[in-house]
Amino acid sequence: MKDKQITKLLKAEKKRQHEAINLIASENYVSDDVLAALGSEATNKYAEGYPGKRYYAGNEIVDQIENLAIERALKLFKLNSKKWGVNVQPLSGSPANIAVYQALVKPGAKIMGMHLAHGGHLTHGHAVSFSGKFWKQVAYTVDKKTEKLDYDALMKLAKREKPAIIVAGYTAYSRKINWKKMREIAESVNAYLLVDMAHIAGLVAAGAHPAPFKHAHVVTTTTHKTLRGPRGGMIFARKDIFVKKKLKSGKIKEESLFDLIQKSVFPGMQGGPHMNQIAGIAVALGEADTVKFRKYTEQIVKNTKALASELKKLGWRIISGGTDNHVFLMDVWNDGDGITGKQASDKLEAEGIILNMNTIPYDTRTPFNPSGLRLGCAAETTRGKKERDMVKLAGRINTILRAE
Ligand code: DSN
Repeated sequence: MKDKQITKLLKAEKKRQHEAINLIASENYVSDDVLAALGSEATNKYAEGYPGKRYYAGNEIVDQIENLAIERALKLFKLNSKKWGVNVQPLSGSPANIAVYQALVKPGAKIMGMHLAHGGHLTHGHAVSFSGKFWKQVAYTVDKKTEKLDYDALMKLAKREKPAIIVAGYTAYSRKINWKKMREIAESVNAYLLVDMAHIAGLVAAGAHPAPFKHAHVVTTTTHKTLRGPRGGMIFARKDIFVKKKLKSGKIKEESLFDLIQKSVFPGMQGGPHMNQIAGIAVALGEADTVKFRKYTEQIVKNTKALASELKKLGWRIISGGTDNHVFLMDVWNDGDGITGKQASDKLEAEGIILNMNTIPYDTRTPFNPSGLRLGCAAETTRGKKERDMVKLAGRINTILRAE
């Protein structure tokens, strides 16, 4: 690269990534093949529309790239293409969620999503995001005692609030999610069930977490977390569930959920898709459809359990008592006897351990300096770490956090 300043910065970032221990639950390290696709000539192409239906000429190759990504996504998640469609154009997870609400939820209607401080996401209806400005959030929480989802409480809340859509899938929830129960809750109030599986998509793909497709109307995901692809998003939606709309002429028009999603992504909110990103997603989906990837996801879960249980042995409180997936929350504040999440994250960063401070359920502190830390093992597992490394790492974390 001729640009000396950017070359220097990119080298420095590569070195930083190489030297740090990365426990950020939403990050991962892509393969050289994914990087090659991202840095390819596909970035030069404008391709507004969908394969075979573009508004620009010269799309014969990128159409094949997008079709391959679609084919691989459906195959990886074992979906029948008559029942499910997938849109691989969302630029990331937030745009994917906007596209779903725009397609299926009337402005002002209610989105029932997990409270951000309990492990939800900004786009699940939080007041500071578009999702809480154009729609109204009905926030649910985890149970105060178990710190897990309480499906009976969710059912009661849904029946009282009557949301138009219920969002399941979280950024800081360490337990298996019962999709069947979530669908029953949605069904009881005639709401859509949107599963945002961004964090656990890789685990779902490889069978390390139950798949939501039997129960969800729509599933969104990012492609860069446990799925280990480039930054990006996908929306899976049912092709065999139809919504009736009365036209001005009085005629009734039926459109499938997938058709509505397609229109919502383009032209509803995005312009030309990033074809280099879609090529990278196709590569990652191919990589995820292998025995090697299945073993990788099994190792993520083993590593995360090992890290959580060792920290627990060392006296730290793990939210909900443990983890079933790639992430967990640790209480470092301990009702004022410990240190704040910010202090803990800073201390660890100074020693080369990178993670994020996080609120814990029913936190008495603020998100800017909360009581907890979020720890995830997908990235370190990519680097070949095993349970014994996690036990050692727990010891290091404990020593750093307890040092005066
Ligand atoms: N998905 C968030 C995270 O978990 O880090 C960022 O939006």
